[in-house]
Amino acid sequence: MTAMRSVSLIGAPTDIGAGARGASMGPEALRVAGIGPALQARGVDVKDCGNLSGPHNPWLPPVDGYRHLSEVVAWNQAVHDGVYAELQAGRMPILLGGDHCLGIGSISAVARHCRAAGKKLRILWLDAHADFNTSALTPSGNIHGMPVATLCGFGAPELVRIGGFSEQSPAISPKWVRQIGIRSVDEGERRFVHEQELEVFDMRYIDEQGMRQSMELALATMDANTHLHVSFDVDFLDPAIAPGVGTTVPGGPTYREAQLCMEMIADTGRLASLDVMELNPALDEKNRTALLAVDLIESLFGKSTLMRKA
Ligand code: EXY
Ligand code: MN
Ligand code: MN
Ligand code: MN
Repeated sequence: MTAMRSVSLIGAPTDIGAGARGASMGPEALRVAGIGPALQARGVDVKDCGNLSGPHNPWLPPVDGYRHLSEVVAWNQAVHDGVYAELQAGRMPILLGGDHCLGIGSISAVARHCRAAGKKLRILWLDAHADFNTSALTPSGNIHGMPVATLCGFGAPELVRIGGFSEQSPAISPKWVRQIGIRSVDEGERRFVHEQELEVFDMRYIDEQGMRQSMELALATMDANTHLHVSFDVDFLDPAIAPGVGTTVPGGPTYREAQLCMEMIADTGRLASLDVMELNPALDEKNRTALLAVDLIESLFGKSTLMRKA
């Protein structure tokens, strides 16, 4: 590895975009599982920024296809500002979610940073879900099912515009995204994913071609000027090993497949920002899902199971 990396942990304790309560406790569960010391043991300089704050969850039904839109906007603006400040300070932000609607704030900050620095952006979206719904397509109104579409310019204007972006000039292009582990997509959402030509390595593909081939393709064509962002929804993992999420879907990556995924990302040396999302301690068993997430993050930072020279 190169120079010592500086990481900033940013907690976003809310479940404002989710369909189940409890992801608001995710940041503390990750700290209790030892995310800080685990990164320090990898030789990383760790600063814990503490938690952001925002409106409480009023737990109301959707209005015009969005649940809690004004609260989601407030939380994402706070996340954007927190993540952007750490990027400007030359540090690698790690967003501790919180539900996945907060990927809008996190990735809009990363996109703004890349645009200003003239860097290319590659986003790996590790998830059971495509998170590509719109208010017209969503079966639930839950905005954690919409962040990828919103970042691509298809969402509530107040969310699309976070970070100074617009419908005409959105934060990201679908071409920059690689989705891994997908196995639950709604019918209208599926059509929209195809229409926008998202590159998806779904579980059928991973079953047939393997995690190695999937990751080789997902990580291909990056160069020294590419900022790699990983948005890790913990429901990516098979529920047999990761029960502590609100939206489990059977048939996800095994422990070894997930480790290989993280190790191959680490091998690129390009990881520059990270989200760890949707961990729900209320549904976990003795914090085992948080402990697994920390174990995988160690691999993302270069801890290898291989007995090989550095
Ligand atoms: N596609 C479903 C919906 O939009 O309601 C479920 C979305 C779950 C999103 C999770 C967090 O990744
Ligand atoms: Mn998600
Ligand atoms: Mn998900
Ligand atoms: Mn590990």
